[in-house]
Order: sequence, then C-alpha cells, then structure tokens
Amino acid sequence: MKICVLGLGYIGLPTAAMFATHGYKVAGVDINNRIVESLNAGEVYIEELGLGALVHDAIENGNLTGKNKPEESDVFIICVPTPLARENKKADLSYVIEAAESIVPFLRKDNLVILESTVPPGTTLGVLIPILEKSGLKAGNDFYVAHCPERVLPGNILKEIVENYRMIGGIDEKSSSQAKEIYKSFVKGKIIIIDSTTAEFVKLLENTYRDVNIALANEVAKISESIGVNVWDAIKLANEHPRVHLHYPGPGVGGHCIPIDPWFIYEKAPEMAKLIKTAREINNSMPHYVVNVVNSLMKKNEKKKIAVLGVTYKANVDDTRESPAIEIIRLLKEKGYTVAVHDPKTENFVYPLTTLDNAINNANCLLILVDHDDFKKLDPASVGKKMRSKIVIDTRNCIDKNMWMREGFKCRVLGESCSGVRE
Ligand code: SAJ
Repeated sequence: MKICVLGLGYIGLPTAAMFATHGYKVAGVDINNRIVESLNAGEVYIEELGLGALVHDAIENGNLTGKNKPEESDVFIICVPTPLARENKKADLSYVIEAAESIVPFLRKDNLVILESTVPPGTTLGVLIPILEKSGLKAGNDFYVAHCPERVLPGNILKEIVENYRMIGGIDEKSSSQAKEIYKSFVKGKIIIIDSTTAEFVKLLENTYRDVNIALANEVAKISESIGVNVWDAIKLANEHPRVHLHYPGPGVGGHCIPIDPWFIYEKAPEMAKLIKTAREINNSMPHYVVNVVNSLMKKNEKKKIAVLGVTYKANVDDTRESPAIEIIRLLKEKGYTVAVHDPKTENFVYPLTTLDNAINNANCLLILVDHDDFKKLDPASVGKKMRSKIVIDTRNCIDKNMWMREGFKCRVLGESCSGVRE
C-alpha cells in the first residue's frame, strides 16, 4: 500500500517516517526542494529526539522517498501548516487548499484522504471535500475522507505519536475504519472514532484548555507580585489538591499551536468565545509585563545592555515560532536598550544570536526567557565576573535564586513578591 504525505514539517516528517518503517511505501512531498533533497540524502533538519535515526532507517529500507509533488497513491495525508492570518485572526487555510488541489489530478476511486493539519471546525466538510470533488469523484461514494489531528508534543514527538490516543474523524464509517486500519500499524494508544467536525473541535479544545489555564497562571502571577506571595509556591500547593491542575506563568505563550488554535474556535463564534479571547489577551500581555519588570530594575537615562538568554518558545527545543522572545526583544530595542541574544538550542531566529560570553560581557541585566537545561547549570560566579551589574530576571523560575544571591546578584523571579529581591 502506498501513502503520500504532503508537508514534511514537524508532523509530516515523523509521520512519513513512521509509516515507512511500518510496512508502507511512502512518498514524502514538500514544495521546498531543499527539504526534499535533504530527506533523500537521509538528513533531518528538525531537532527531535530519535527522528534522525528513524528517517535514516526509512530511507535505508527504501520505503521513504522525498518528492516535490504528489503522485498516485492509496492514501494521501495532508500535514501542512495552518497559520493565523494576522489581519483578521482567522485560520489561513491556503496551504491546506493548495495541498488538496495538488492531490486532485492523482485522486482515484477508493483512495483515502486524511487531513492532519489543525483546522477550524467544519473545514473537512466545507473546504477539503469540495476541492477533492473537483476530481469528479464523490466523497463517501468514490473516495474516503477523515480528519485525524496530530496531538504530539514537540520534544517528545516520536513517543507521543505512538502512545497518545488518536482521534479518527471519518466523514462516514468506511472512511473511519480505513483510516483506523493504517494508523493501527504504529499507534499503540487508544484509537477513537468520531465525526470529523468533533475531531476538529476537540483538537482545538485541548490547546485552548492549556491557553486559558496558562492565562490564569499569568494573571495570578501578577496578582501574587502585588500581594506579596510567591506564585510558584502558591501553584505548587494548590496543585496538591486532587482536582486542581494549574499551569505555570511565563513570559508569554509561544509555539505553533497554543497561541493560534484558540482563535480557530473564536472565529466560529466570536460573540460567545469571551473567556477564550480574554485568555489570549492576558497571555499576549506578558511580553509587555516582562519589559516593564526590566525597566523597573534599570537606572534611568543610561544606555543599558540586556543579555537575553533563550529565544525558543519553550525549553530544550529548537523551535522559535511564535516565541514571546520576539516581542520582548522588539520592545526592549524600542525602549533604547542594547540587546544581545543567546540561545544554545537554535540557530534560526529573527534577531542575530551570539555566544553566551558575548551576550553577558558588560551586560547590565540577564533576562532568562526559556528554562533550557543549559541555563539551570549556569555558574553565577563566572557570569557575574563578566557583567557590568549583577541583575538577573528569571521569567521561568529555573535558576537557584539563593545560589545567585550568594554571588551578589539581585534576583527577580516572575511572579514573586518584591521581598524576593535583595536590594
Ligand atoms: N507554557 C506556559 N506555562 C505552562 C505550560 C506552557 O507558559 O504551564 C508555555 C510554554 O512555555 C510555551 C507554550 O506555553 O511557550 C506552549 O507550550 P506547551 O508545551 O504547552 O505546548 P506545545 O505547543 O509544545 O504543544 C501543544 C501540546 N498540547 C497540549 O498539551 C494540549 C501538544 O500535545 C499538541 O500536539 C501541540 O500543542 C499541537 O501541535 O497542537
């Protein structure tokens, strides 16, 4: 059986490699020739535990080949991005539409088309199927369609792609059972069959739950600072309650899912999605909040150098998409600070990156935006020697504050009352 995977990104590439190492012939299709060429050379451009070895196996066994356009297959799986259109905060479905259109000339009777990309509820029925039916074939009669959203955690993709429960949102029974059959080849988690619109909605709901919960954590972080409570201790304690699962505050919410998916629900019901919108606004306010903290610790009227540590959207990944660091650095520069940026995990960022030494040399303030393991191991004594003034702002509660204070640092942890700062 032959599968054509469209889009070789964070989800498409692991998915293609999984199928190719579980008995399927896979054509991995991408419009970017560099990605196709590097795949055919057995190289992987995404940093993800185990992915290099898996892709290597798939190429070696001859079951995975990179292509720059689709070809006749039994199954087509669409794994392309669905970004947020900045102007109207609606899903930009142009890649899904392009991918679907590129399948049309190759669509044959009894084929199965699966949409894995995250989309607003109703997209499979209202957008995907009308395009595919331009082939002259009828969905449900001549070919089969399902929405099977990916739900893996970047950094842990290869484990979660196998172990997580999987929703199969077929447009009818036959579509669902066919989709289930192929995912069964490697998915060990439960496979649950549901209609396509519910599957689309549930995927969004999961990420919206996290966004709203993080907004609550960010709001209580601000409140904690004003009432003299340590938010990290407060959340830890509250989570001792068996039915409380608070999330944690931070400099903002990044990644390609959580800051975007809630808007896909919002666009379908803006007048009802009030909490969802407010949560987005609270999380989006965090970069401004962090920059205000920086301002409050810097003496006025002096040109200051801020060493920003960490620009990926979360710890120990190389992905900088939607990272709050982008907005924080923009605001710092706007305020006239000299900003030096270091991140050991990534080489791709909108602002220039430098070495740790260059970043901290003569810096007036260390601003930690990501809790990479590397930063937890920083030695405050040697960092302090290179800085102009010993000030550290930790937006992730990831450093050992007492150790840094012993080295003479003024430490400011996001969500801690002012009593946490040694003047
Ligand atoms: N964050 C906080 N506080 C927290 C947790 C996270 O500020 O308590 C921030 C992170 O720093 C990061 C952002 O939220 O900037 C998102 O990180 P994340 O680890 O919560 O989520 P992602 O985007 O890496 O992956 C999510 C996952 N969704 C859920 O856990 C419900 C993953 O399972 C999904 O597959 C993925 O989105 C996706 O593709 O939708």
